[in-house]
Amino acid sequence: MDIDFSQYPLSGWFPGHMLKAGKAMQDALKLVDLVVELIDARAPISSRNPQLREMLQGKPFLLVANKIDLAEPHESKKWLEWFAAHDQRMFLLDSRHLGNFKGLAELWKRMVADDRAARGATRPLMRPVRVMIAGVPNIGKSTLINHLAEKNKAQVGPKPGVTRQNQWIALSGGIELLDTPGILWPNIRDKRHELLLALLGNLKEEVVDTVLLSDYLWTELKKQARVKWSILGFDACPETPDLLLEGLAKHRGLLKQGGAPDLIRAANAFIKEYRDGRLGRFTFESAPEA
Ligand SMILES: Nc1nc2c(ncn2[C@@H]2O[C@H](COP(=O)(O)OP(=O)(O)OP(=O)(O)O)[C@@H](O)[C@H]2O)c(=O)[nH]1
Ligand SMILES: [Mg+2]
Repeated sequence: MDIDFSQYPLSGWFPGHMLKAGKAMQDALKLVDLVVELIDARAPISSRNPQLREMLQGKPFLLVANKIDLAEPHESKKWLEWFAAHDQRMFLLDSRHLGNFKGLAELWKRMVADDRAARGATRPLMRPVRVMIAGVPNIGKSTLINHLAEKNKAQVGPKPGVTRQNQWIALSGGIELLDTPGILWPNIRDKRHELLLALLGNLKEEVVDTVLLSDYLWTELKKQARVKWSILGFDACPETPDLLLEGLAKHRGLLKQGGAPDLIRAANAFIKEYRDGRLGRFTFESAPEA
């Protein structure tokens, strides 16, 4: 069964603060030595902001694929190789392992020093290295900054749109970070793209229909080999998304008054189990074969 997602209208979610944030980011670009874009390791293409790439104008740039604890490890390794083959540095981040962060800060300093040397600078930089942290909403920018600062200086939350304006945060060791509000680009034209970002948590929850999102998740997990369907009470992927929701509702006792399965609560439970990583680690966009 294939669902034609394109028949559903786009939410068009693009709150005013994001428009402002996009402009503020463009202004702030002049002040920084390096731009770091956090992308989602589960969807390295769809979670990248194409507009940011156009704004860079030769600034050193690093991709950080975050949330690798939720992505399929072998696929992440293939992405790392693919980006390396395309002259794009990428760093895989597992925010649960603190040792990882120190290497990242060292890499930033090295990239800025290399860039300065390439542009003929002979003296070392006499001020802290300034790094902009950009990326879609809810990808973990503020979480990363707090880990590096070893203090909760930036506000963090499990929903998109937590950081509302640019904020400088000084780290020890000669680095200043610019935390930016997550921005989406206003021209998402494909419903599947929007649903993927919604699934990853980059879109405000309320703008996408829960059952439609659950149908989309079913479509994606159907293609994956190692889904822990047993968590939801199944031996294998149910034949249709409706069977999934009905079965899950019964399995978990999510019933409406009168005993009918509560499909919305079942859809929410399915999405939450996925987001919490309990169904397994999946990558939704594979690196193209070399
Ligand atoms: N599983 C997992 N969750 C993460 C990771 N990094 C961050 N998170 C979670 O993602 C959520 C969003 O984190 P934030 O740091 O607020 O994201 P942000 O990019 O600053 O979001 P905005 O300010 O809304 O743009 C939080 O619930 C974090 O705990 C990660 O590597 N793995
Ligand atoms: Mg933030």
